[in-house]
Amino acid sequence: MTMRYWVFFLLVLPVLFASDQIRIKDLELKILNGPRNGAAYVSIYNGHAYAVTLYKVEVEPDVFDRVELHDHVSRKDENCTEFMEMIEIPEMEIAPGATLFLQPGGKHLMLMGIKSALCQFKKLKFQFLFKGKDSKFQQAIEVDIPKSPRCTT
Ligand SMILES: [Cu+2]
Repeated sequence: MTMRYWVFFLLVLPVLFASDQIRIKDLELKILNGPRNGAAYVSIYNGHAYAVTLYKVEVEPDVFDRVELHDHVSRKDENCTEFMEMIEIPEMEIAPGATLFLQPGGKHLMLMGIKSALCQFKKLKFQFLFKGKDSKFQQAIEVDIPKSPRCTT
């Protein structure tokens, strides 16, 4: 293979190795009837001896416009009353031996733009993409789509 083909090959097929040191569990979807967007909560354990960074989540089949990483931050309005606001963040770091809990009111996954195609499926595969010390890897988990009134009409 020439160099040129090799580069092309790498760009087109960015298949990353799975890591058995990353354990993902309790994935839960919150998909309500009204809103355009949903949320997902999960726990991710990092068994590596180094910190890893979650930088992207992809879902198959393609039933959301995109998945964003979100956090809640505390803000104050003009009356100095505190309120929580959701913001998109570029990545989430997990210390060695630590578990990252994505949960309501804290860091979470935002399922942006739920497509009507969602109702054709029973399960989704969430692919979590990480950066490690000097490598990238991924880990997948399957989840049942919760029964939602948005799929009954
Ligand atoms: Cu959010």
